[in-house]
Amino acid sequence: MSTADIDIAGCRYVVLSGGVGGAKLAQGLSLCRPAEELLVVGNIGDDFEHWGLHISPDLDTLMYTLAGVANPELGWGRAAETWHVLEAVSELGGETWFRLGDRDLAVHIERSMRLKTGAPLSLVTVALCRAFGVSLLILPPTDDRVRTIVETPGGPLDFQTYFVRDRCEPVITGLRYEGASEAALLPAVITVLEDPELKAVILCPSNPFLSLDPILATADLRSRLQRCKVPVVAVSPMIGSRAFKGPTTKIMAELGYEASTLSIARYYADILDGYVIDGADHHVSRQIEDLDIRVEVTATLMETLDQKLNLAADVVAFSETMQR
Ligand code: FO1
Repeated sequence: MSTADIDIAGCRYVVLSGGVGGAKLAQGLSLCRPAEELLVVGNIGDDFEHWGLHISPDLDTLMYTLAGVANPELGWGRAAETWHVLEAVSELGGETWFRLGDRDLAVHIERSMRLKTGAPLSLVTVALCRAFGVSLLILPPTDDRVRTIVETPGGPLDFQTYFVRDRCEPVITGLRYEGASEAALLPAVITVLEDPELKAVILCPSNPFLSLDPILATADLRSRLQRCKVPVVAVSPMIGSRAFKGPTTKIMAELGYEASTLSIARYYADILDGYVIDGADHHVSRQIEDLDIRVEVTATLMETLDQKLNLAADVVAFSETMQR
């Protein structure tokens, strides 16, 4: 199979997603739209090499969530996990700050072996998803290497070192998406974005800086979205000033942004036509509309399958009410 054989026929929605929050919305979308209508483009800025293996945390979170095998307690990795290899590595004095479970490890081994034989990440991802019975298409934005680098007063850190090993403790003075501007957008993504049948681009409730920006920075996808002919709709990752998960609030403050639904709307004002916000943020609707962005107020918490489905259905219905 070559990248030209990736089946994009029938794609109507391009969904940009990071890990946990994005995976939940993607799951909701998969419950209200046929799988062939959805192309999920996942963040690869978090990818790294560990134990000699290529790890793609966000692609895996999407794949595991959609396959129904995600670990709900950890928010990453697989359910019903065991840790025998990690324990054995620890006994050898090896690195254990990044916890790879036994079942999860199988995916990293298989991915790394296929990459080593020269297969591109997109095709490896398609093959892994197929093996897990995931019918909707999950792709990286590019087959080239993109890495999120966190600038700190102590020097640059790769994303997982900052996020997991150092528990997001260093102050962020800047973020870089190494390789993003030189990367080539996947031909399948370009084709779908230019397809006259495309209905909308959806930005999942993911961290704007850590999860969505590495995708948007890839081959300047952001300016492609400014020009694209279909509505671009985002779901806010915040409820009031509370981020769904992770260090969004701390990072936004360190980068000089107020951690709020409104400030994220401002940040994406150049690409957004619509913004889905939680009822807790209804008081900023007017200010968002002043940015020339239409607002849908709904319940954005996604703890149950019903909540995921309802939010996804709202997002789709909202996108159908607008045009560019
Ligand atoms: N996050 C942690 O906080 N600690 C871990 O030990 C850890 C291991 C891990 C293994 C595989 C994987 O796919 C993800 C893993 N994550 C872990 C989560 C992950 O690094 C981040 O949550 C994402 O990169 C942020 O989206």
